Amino acid sequence: MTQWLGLPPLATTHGGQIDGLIGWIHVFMLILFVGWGAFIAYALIRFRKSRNPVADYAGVKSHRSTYMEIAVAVVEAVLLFGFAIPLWAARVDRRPPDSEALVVEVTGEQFAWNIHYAGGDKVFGKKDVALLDLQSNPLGLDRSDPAAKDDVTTLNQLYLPVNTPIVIKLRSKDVIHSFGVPEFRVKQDAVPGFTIPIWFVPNVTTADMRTRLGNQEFQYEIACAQLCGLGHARMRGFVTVQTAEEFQKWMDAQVAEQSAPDPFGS
Ligand SMILES: [Cu+2]
Repeated sequence: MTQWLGLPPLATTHGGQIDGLIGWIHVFMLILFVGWGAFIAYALIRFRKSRNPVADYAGVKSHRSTYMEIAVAVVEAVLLFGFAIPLWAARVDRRPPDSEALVVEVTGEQFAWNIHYAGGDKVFGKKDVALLDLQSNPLGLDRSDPAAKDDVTTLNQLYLPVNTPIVIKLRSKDVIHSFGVPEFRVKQDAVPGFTIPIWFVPNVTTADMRTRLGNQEFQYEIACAQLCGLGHARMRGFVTVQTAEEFQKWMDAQVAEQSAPDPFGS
């Protein structure tokens, strides 16, 4: 229904509602545009110089323009309270409990996305700033914590299983970033000091999207959507949506690799 907007292809279950809202906003804005355009054309003709050689300092006496202003305010209130706020409230309220979703911590930093999975035990390992090392341990994960044994961290690579509720716990290490994946119709600021949950259900795998678009290079991209510093433009992450089996295979391989003893013994 909203193809006429030329939006990126859709890859989550809730995205249709967002597109519907964007579509309606465009329709209302078109009505406003035509209305105001007609008004300015009317005013140009009605108050042309040949008909009004001398300015009238008394101005308008009727209250019609006041009523029209009120009508505009009412329409805008309906848009806000009738559409925008209920849609957003429903989105936020319906977040599945962590036990029924795949929970992933995503932490923005200048200029990368740190991805952290809890692994099979579904418990995130402890983190400690004292262990933080920008190269080898950008999240300060304490590998001696039993809960951290099966944790998986990646840089800029977010793997997700298709048709599964995903809860992203969004954090930032330094400044405000924004986690935006256009095909998911998801965009949320990451604010230092806060852990902000967002959730969605991806419903098109990367492979299916490549077939659909006829583009074998296609990747879902996490674009940082807040200007966060000099390297903002290269702050890109990639999302790979896989079938549940493929995802489990990837996860198992990562757990095996990352929980293996460090060959350098550090
Ligand atoms: Cu950023």
